[in-house]
Amino acid sequence: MDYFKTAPNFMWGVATAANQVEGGWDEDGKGMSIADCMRYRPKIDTNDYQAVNQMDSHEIELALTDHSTKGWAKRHGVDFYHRYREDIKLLAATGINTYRFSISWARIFPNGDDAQPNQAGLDYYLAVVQELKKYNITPIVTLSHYEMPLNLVLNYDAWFDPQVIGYFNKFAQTVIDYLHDDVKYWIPINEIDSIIRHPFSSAGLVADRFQGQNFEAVIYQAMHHQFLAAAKVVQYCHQRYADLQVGSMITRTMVYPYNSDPQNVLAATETMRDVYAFSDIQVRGRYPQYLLTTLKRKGIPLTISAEDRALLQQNTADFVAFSYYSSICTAADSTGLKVTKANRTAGVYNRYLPESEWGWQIDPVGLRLSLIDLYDRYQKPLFIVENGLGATDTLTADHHVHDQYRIDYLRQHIQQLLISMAEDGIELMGYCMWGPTDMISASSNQMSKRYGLVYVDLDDAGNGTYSRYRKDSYYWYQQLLSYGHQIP
Ligand code: BGP
Repeated sequence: MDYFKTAPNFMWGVATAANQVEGGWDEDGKGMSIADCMRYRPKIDTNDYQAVNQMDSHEIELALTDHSTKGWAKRHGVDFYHRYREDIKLLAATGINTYRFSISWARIFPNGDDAQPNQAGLDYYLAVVQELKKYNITPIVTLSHYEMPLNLVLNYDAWFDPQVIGYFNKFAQTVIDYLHDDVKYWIPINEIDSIIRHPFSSAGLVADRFQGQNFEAVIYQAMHHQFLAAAKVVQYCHQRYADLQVGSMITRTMVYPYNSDPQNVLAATETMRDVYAFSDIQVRGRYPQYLLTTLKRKGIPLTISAEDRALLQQNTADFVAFSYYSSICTAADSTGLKVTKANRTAGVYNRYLPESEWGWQIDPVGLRLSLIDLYDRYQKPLFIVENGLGATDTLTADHHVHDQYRIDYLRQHIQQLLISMAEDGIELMGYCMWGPTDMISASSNQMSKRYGLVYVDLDDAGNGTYSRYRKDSYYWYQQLLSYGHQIP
């Protein structure tokens, strides 16, 4: 099946986030960001995402005084900061034409509220973009992927403070002005819905700083500020540079009812709405009534001015980007049922699906269902900007990694997107697998949860040479792209 003849401009690529790959956390004027505080905890249950992603002021204080590279995994990343030429060259040889990466906000505005940007930071990202251009690779830039200068947490209360909208937009506009000649696709905020599930690591909200306040209400108000900031990015791009496109970006976890019991179907619908609310606001330009009703029922007062409403209404996203890794089931009453997690969303185990080592259930058809569902809902171009398998890989003595499990995962998911493009009448701009090289895991801060096509010699304690070795999946992806997109 050669479906790709119908999609000559399809974007095939890979995706990363600055804080998971770069390292160089204190180099060339970079300030400290929330990601630099996310501590690797070797003894923690890898499924205990709550604990990993929760942060209190004491932890932040610890982070500020502990400068060891072992203690705080994301500070050393996989050294993309120094090795970007080598990594891009390696990946270019697979035949990719797209590379999604994020900008470290604290590399551009070290404290978030600085009067002037850090020129070295801007130059670094320009160099990355130029390197991609050398290979005719189209960049897709995420402005905020689980990052924020730490100063905005300690002195402004992060996204809860409306001033931070202004600081973010100053950062966004500075970067857009600098890179717009070569970067046409922008994502203001990665997985914008994740503020609800992990408010610190995605949005810098530290619960103990809001004592005496309803923390849930704090999160929702901060969420609203993120929407305003993202809409301002759309406004800026559209007014200033007509050829730029800005996407909404959500965590798309497929949700099924545990069985046909209507109460479980209802539970699944409600869980889906929790995420749809985010793309609804960014794509349709208004708060859905179901979210407003829920907030009212919870007694959460949201401050939304008429001006805010107009901003959201007039500046909707051009495309709908999403990550897809896994699916879950929901049950109105999960007593006695096996629980599972899918990309930090808790649910009930689906007996029809296998699971990864980290308990994320593998569901390629769920990707097709997601494409159908999102396209039917919005009628906007879709973009799969993350999809991949986290696994423990073994490097053989002769430097090979036989990751057939990852090839199987990618093949099955790509098959489904090809079928969907051919048979479901959807519009799909591209597919970025996560990720080009191994990198520090977002949720567990582990190195040993590997996603890459290229193995990086580094362990959980920060030991290793950082050498890169192509895995079997690298050669498979290369074959896929060189075969005119038929599936090997
Ligand atoms: C997504 C994040 C990524 C990435 C991926 C895999 O939600 O946008 O940053 O890391 O999940 O998750 P993890 O690294 O926790 O396995």
